[in-house]
Amino acid sequence: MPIQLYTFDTPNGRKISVALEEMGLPYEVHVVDITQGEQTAPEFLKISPNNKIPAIIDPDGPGGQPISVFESGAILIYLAEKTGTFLPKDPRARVAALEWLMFQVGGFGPMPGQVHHFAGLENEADRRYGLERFMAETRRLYGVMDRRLADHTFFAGKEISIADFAIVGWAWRHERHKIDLADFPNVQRWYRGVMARDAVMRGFAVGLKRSS
Ligand SMILES: N[C@@H](CCC(=O)N[C@@H](CS)C(=O)NCC(=O)O)C(=O)O
Repeated sequence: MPIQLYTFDTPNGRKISVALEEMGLPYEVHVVDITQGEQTAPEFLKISPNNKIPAIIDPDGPGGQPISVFESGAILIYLAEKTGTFLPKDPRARVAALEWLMFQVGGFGPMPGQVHHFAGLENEADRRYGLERFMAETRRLYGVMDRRLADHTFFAGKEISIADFAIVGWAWRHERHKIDLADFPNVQRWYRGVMARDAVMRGFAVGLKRSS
């Protein structure tokens, strides 16, 4: 039975549709419209107690029994281990993949997410401090990624991994957090290469919004 993906059209949501496409796993999308408060529905909280997308239910989990998983990093690791793909076997490359995955979940997500928030505020005084602080931090993170990618093809090394799927979900929104990728040529080279992959394109194209 296909994996059930609970998600929405956001960077964190796109990471998982990209990973499922790359891994060739069949899945069905359940749109959770976070603009309408659907993430706080009691049924959804049973699988995602922190009321956030994405979450999955794998009907064919460990021991052939269903399992639900929330938090995108945990979902990516679960799917990589289930399929034996996109999490390197070599211990050093595996550590690197996990490092950059955690870098994304802990920083390159929360920080640009704050830029998105403050950029949307009407009141100029409220906007200014938040934008200054979080745009500076977001730019710093792009610099960290640019230095990593100066001598690595992908974040974990030579092969693409779940770290790239996590990071591309947020890099996809670079314009919204006011980053010109031309300022970060190694990130730009990586971004163009990842976004040109067939499976990644499918992951970004799959409908994650309800047509109304
Ligand atoms: N650490 C979480 C973050 C997930 C997250 O922030 N999801 C947002 C959408 S991108 C959400 O569901 N927000 C709804 C809410 O907070 O009520 C993860 O990586 O899965």
